[in-house]
Amino acid sequence: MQILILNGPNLNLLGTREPEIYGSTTLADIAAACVEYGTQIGLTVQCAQSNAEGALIDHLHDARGKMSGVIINAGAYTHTSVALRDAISAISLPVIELHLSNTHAREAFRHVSMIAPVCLGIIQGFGAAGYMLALDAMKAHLTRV
Ligand code: CA2
Repeated sequence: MQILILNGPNLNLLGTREPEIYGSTTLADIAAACVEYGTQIGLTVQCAQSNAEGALIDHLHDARGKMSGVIINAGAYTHTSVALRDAISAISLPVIELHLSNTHAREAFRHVSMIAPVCLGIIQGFGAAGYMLALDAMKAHLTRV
């Protein structure tokens, strides 16, 4: 079971700024922890990050036929991108939406997710630990009876 973890705009800055919102763990640390945890639970994890909407869509398209599922922190594109939503819808793979922060406890513009209706579920508000929770959720989904 191959899982793509896709991170969107500005998440390459994790651990360097705004630790009170996003924590002090770097994206590289999160990626390494996800690969390690994935191995423990029987998932092969690949990670990618881009600040560009089109590149994120290309990653989603490339996942077709190769990946069993996708975990996406689409960053601010979550709240704006019909194109990302269409890409998620088009690939017919289970996709879990993830956020480090609880977007509903923040500004009103973060309360709307364009991608939520086409995702399997959402994990948010648990910081970096959310990525491991999402891997557990994806494993449970892929191995459900
Ligand atoms: O909570 C999340 O994971 C978000 O997806 C993060 C996005 C934000 O636009 C979403 O509403 C919620 C922002 C990512 C910015 O990441 C930074 C990391 C360090 C320093 C500055 C920004």
